[in-house]
Amino acid sequence: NRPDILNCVERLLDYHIHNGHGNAVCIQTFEERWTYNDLYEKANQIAYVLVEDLGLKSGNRVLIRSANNPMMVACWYAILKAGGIVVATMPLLRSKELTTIIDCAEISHVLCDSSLAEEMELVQSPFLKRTCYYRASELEDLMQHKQKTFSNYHTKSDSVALIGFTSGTTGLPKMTAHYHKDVLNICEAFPNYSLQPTPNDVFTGSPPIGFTFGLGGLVLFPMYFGASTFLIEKPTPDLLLQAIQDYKISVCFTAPTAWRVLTAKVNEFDISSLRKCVSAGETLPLKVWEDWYNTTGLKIIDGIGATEMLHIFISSHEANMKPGATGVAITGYEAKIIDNQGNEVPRNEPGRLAVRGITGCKYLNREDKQREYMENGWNLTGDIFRQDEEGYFWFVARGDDMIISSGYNIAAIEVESVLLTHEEILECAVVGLPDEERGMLVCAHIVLKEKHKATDEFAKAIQQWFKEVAAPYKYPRIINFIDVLPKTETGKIQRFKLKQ
Ligand code: 3SK
Repeated sequence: NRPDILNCVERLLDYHIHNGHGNAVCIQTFEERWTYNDLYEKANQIAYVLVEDLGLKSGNRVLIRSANNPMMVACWYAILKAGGIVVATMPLLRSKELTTIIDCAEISHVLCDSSLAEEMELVQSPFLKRTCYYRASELEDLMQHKQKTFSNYHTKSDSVALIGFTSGTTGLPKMTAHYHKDVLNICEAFPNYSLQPTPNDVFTGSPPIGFTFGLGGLVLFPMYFGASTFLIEKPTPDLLLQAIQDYKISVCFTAPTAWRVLTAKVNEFDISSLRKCVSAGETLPLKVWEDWYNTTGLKIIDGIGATEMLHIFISSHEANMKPGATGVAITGYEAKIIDNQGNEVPRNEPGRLAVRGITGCKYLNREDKQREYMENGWNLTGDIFRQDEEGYFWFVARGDDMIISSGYNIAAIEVESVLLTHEEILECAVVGLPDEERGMLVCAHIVLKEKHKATDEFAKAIQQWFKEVAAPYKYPRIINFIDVLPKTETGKIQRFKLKQ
C-alpha cells in the first residue's frame, strides 16, 4: 500500500532529517565520518548540479562508477532526488564493458570517482552527454555554490529507480529494472525477517554497492532503520575484522569465501560487537558455517537473492535455522520447486526454484528473456533446489553456466567472447571448476591457431592480457591448451566433458 507519488529517498534519507535524527552518524570509513545531515546536504547539492549544470531530465539514466565510499552514496540519492534512474557499476569494469552498459542502458550522464577516470575516458557512446568526476574534482567545485535543501522530483511508486545489470548465460547483458516501491519493499523484508535492525546497529561488508546485495546490505537497510554503515573501498578480510573491532560493527554482509578466510583470522581480533553475519551471492558450504560457529558462537545467516529480485527472498534467522539449508521463503515471498512442466515436485525431490512476492523480474528490452524468467507469475531463478518436509530449501545446483567465484557472478560465455578477441586464439570454451577457496574457478580450454605456442609462459601472457581488456576478477585462473574442443554432431561444445 504505497502512495501513488513516491520517491524512496524521502523515506531512506529525508525522513531522518525531519525526525530529529540528522546528527546521528550515517556513514563512516577509516578516514571519514558523515552524519545523516551531511549526507542529506551533499545529496541535495549534487541533485542541483545534476539538474542545473549537467542538464539532467527526469527519467534520464545515470551511471555511477565508484568503489564503496560516502560520495558514491550521496550520488546514488542525488540521482533519485533529481528524478533520474541509477545504474551503479562494479568499479573494476573496463572501458569495453562500460561502453556496453552505457549503450545498452542509453546512459546520458556519468558520475565517476576521479580515481577511476582512466577507463572511463576511453568510453565513447552516442548516448553519453556528460561525465562529471568527483573526489577533489569538478563535482565538488560545482557543489560549493549550491543550496543544501532540494525539492525532490515527484516520482511515482512504480517509476523505475534503478537498473541492475546481469549478464546471465547468453553473455548479452540484461537490464533488470526496479521501482521506487521495490527499494522500500526489500527494506521491510529481509532485514525485518532476519536482522531486526535498530538505530544502534553499525553495518559493514564487502559486496560492491553496484551489486544489489551490497546496495541493500550497506546502504538501504542501515538507512531505512536509521542505523549507520561502515564502507571499505578495497575490503580485505583483515580490513573487515579491523573495522568490526574498531568501529563496533554489529551486522556484516559478505560472501562464503570471505567467511571462510575470516574464520582463520578472527581470533586475532575482538569481534564482540558483532551480532548478525549474513552470507549470500553463492552457496554457503556447511563446513564454513560450522567452522565460524565453532570459532565465534555466531550463526551465519545464509540467503539467496537475485539481481532480478533485487535482494534476498529465501533465508532464515537464528531461531529457525537449519545448518546447510538456505532457509525458508521470507515474509513477502512464496517459493516452490517445480518440474519442467511447471508442476510442483514432491518434497525432497530436486527441481527448478520458483519464487514470487513483493519484488520480481522486469527485464528491459528483453521480452524473450522475460518470458523465460517469468512463468505464470512465478520467477524462475535458474537454480535447482529441493524443499524438505518442513519447508526448508536446500541448494542442489545452478541451472546455467554461471560461474560464481569469490562472490562474483561470471558468465562463461562472456569470458569466452573476450578470449576470442585474442589474435592467437582459434576457439575456446570456459567452464567453472569447483575450488575449496573460491567456490569455483574460471577455467578456459583454448585451441590456439599455432599449436606449438602452447606453453605456460603463453598461458600467463594470455591471463595478463585478459586482465587489461576486461575486469580482472573474470580472468581464467586455469588455462588448458587443447587440440580440439569436444563437440556434438551439431557442433555444440560438450561442456560436461570439459568439466570432468
Ligand atoms: O546472489 C545472490 O544471492 C544475491 C543476493 C542478494 C541480492 C542480490 C543477489 C544477486
